[in-house]
Amino acid sequence: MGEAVIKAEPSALRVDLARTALIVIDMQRDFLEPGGFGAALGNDVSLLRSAIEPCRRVIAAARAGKLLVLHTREGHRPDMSDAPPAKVERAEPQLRIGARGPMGRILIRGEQGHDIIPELAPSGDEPVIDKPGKGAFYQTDLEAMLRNRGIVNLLVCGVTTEVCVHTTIREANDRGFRCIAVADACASYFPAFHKVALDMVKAQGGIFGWVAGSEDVCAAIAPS
Ligand code: C5J
Repeated sequence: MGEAVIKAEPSALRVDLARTALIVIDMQRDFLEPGGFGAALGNDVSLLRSAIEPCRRVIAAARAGKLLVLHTREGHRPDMSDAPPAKVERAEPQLRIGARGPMGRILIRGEQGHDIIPELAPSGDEPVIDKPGKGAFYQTDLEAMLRNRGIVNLLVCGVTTEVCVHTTIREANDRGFRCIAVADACASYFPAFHKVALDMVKAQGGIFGWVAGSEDVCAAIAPS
């Protein structure tokens, strides 16, 4: 596998590919398709679709380079025992987490809306982390899975940039992982938030990590 230099901001980053993983955050129907959680909150879900093709390319490059690829899904148990009332209460009753929508119960595990979009379906051996919160480390076994495999660098794609992607990068940064946000493989319902969230990652010498484009990431991780 060897080492690779990823062209990134605020500086290029040399990584050991055997210790680098790709994590794809919440590319679920509930966020990207009409009738799900994102739409229930009043968002234009079509704004997230720009991330699909860059995600697909980065996943393909990571698979070709034999990197560990992980996927996350935000959602709750059918009995909603893991859904904090403060989170559930934030929408109209008919549009809340657990309410029935066109893709099944909103943001509930096992429902159609909870699935990862078919374009980015995990392959058989790729771990899928079900998380009740925004950050992928909160109440999951992600950290153990990464540490047990010796992972120290994380390429991060997915949605939405300023919510679950950013929270996960902050959690990972505090745990000592080097995070590289793949800019065009992330998206937000608010383009201005997408930009400023990435600016925040790379500001102050990379206070939360690095930001790179999908082409540069693919060029670095795909086998030559
Ligand atoms: C949100 C997420 N935006 N995956 N979740 O509620 O970013």
